[in-house]
Amino acid sequence: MRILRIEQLLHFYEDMLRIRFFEEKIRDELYPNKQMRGGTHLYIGQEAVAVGALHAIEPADYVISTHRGHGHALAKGCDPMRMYAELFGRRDGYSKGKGGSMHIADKNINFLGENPVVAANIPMAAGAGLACKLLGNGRIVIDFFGEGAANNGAFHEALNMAGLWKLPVVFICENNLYAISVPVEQATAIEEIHRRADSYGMPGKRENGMDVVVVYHTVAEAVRLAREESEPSLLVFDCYRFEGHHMADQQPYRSKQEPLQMRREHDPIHLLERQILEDCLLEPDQVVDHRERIRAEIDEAAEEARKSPAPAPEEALEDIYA
Ligand SMILES: Cc1ncc(C[n+]2csc(CCOP(=O)(O)OP(=O)(O)O)c2C)c(N)n1
Repeated sequence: MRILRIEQLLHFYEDMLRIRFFEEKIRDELYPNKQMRGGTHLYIGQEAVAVGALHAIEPADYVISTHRGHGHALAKGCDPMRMYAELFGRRDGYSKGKGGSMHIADKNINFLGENPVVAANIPMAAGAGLACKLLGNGRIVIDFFGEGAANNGAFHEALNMAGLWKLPVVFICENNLYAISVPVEQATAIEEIHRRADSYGMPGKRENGMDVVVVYHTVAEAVRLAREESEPSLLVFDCYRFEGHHMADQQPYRSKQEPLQMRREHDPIHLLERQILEDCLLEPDQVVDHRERIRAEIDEAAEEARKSPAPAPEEALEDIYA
C-alpha cells in the first residue's frame, strides 16, 4: 500500500473530527434541548468511510447520499453553519430551513444531496453517471448507501444498468450491520454483499471501513477505473453505527455492551489518532490542540446558525416542485 503524506493523514483526522463533533453536538445538546426537531440519523462511528472515500475524488466529481448523510455532506465540503441552520429550520439552511436533517444538498460543490427514501439514490447515481458519460466531462459519481438498501430492487436495477452501460460510478455500501432494527444476516441472503457485483459485470470489493487509509486507497483505485475506463465498481465497507438508528431509538435489538465494545476496539478516530501518535506525526498536546480547534469551529457554526432568521410564513409555498 502506498504511503500517504503526513498532511494528508492530518487532513483525514480533522475531517473525521469535524463530522464527529458536528453530530455529538446534535446528540448532546441540540436535540435534548429541542433546539432542533425532526428525524435525524447520526453517522457517528462511520466517519472513516465518508472521509477516506471523498479524499479520493476531485472537487468536480458528484456525490449522492442517504438519510444518514451529515458525514458525506461535511466530507464533500458543505458548510457546517448552513447545515445547522437547516436543522434549526432557519432561512440560511441548505433548504431554507424547510427540509431538515435529510435534505442537505449543495449543487455549487456537486453534492447532489441526501435522500430519505432508502435506495432511491442508487438509480439517481446511475443517472448522474450516464450524464457524465454522455457529456464526456471526465467526472465520476460516488454513491453511498447502507446494506439494507442493497436488498431493494432499485439497487439491482441501477447496478445492472451501470454495468451494462459502463457508467463511471463508484457504488459504496456501508455495511453497519443493521437496517433500523434488522441485523444484516436476517435480511440478506449472502454475507459477501460485494459478490453481487459479479452479476452486474463490475468489480466488487469488501474492506475494513473503520480504517480511513484502507478506505482511501480502495476508493482511489475504483475512482481510477471509473474515470479512466468508465468502469463502475461496488465497494462494501464493514463499519458500525455507534448510536441508535435515529435519536429516539432505544436499541432493543442489540445488547448495551455491543456498541460500547465496538467503540472501545474499533473507533475509527481513535485508530487514526493512535497511528498519528505512534508515528510521532503529532505530540499529544498537538492532538488536543487539533481537537479544540475543530470543536471551536463547530461551536461557532452553531452559534452563527442560531442568528439566522426563520423563513417567513409567505415563503412556505415557494420552492415546491410539483
Ligand atoms: C423506500 C423506503 N423504505 C423504508 C424506509 C424506512 N427506513 C428508513 S432508514 C431504513 C433502513 C436503512 O438501512 P440501511 O440502508 O442499511 O442504512 P442505515 O440506516 O443502516 O444507514 C428504513 C427501512 C425508507 N425511508 N424508505
